Amino acid sequence: MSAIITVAPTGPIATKSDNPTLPTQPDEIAAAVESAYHVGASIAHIHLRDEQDRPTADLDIARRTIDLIAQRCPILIQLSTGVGLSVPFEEREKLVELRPRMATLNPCSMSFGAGEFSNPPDGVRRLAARMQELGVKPELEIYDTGHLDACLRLRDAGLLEEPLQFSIVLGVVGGAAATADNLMTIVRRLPADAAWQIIAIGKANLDLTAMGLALGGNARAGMEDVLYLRKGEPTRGNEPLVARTVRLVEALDRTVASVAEAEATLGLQSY
Ligand code: KMH
Ligand code: ZN
Repeated sequence: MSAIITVAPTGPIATKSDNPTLPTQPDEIAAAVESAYHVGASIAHIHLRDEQDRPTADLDIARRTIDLIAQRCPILIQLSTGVGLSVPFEEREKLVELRPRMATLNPCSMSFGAGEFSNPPDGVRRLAARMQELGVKPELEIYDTGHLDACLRLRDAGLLEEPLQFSIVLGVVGGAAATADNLMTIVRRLPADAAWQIIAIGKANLDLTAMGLALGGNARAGMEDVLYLRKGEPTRGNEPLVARTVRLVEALDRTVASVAEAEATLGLQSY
């Protein structure tokens, strides 16, 4: 099956002082997404920053960013409801009211580096139910094996529609380490019809992305996950990371999914 590439142009943590090519403002994010789309990305995973570049769930900034992206290209927009550790869950969950085609759903609270990532069980169930009502496809972000079980319980409670879509996030301090063993342990336990990708943070990014593609998974690329192309070589924007992922897909004799193929594979609702 063709490989869906998601671009994650900016996350909640890195700043322009870490890499000056990091897009943070709506117009910068939209430009980065457009160039990633032209290289092969069909989904854009979006975090928002305020005017001071702090993570935000501000609905006006979200609307402006979505509109700017939509004016430039037909990529599928996946809003992050993870947003950033400093933003309360109750603000983060409101982002799905904008009805993006997809949004992330983080099933469990956890330590996250030096901070805490709060995803309380009642809030997660409420958000899953609201996404179902609105037809927003959840991307289930699982950082450890127990997070997969939490998602399967949500499915069994009728709060998630199949096929489930997983991001297996490895390498977060507080989650499972970025090792091939951990990837295999989780992949073996996914439902047979699930779509999935690996998100490997930091220096294991390239190897584990290649491994995920070789195993039939999808791929994510971008400056949320890695700021360097290789040791000592900071990436100049998101496009080189997406282009490298396209080369991996092609080297494995797979094809890169179009937006229409991604919509069909993930069973996205159209509206
Ligand atoms: N960086 C974390 C707060 C998401 O996008 O939903 C986790 C995160 C997950 O970025
Ligand atoms: Zn994210």
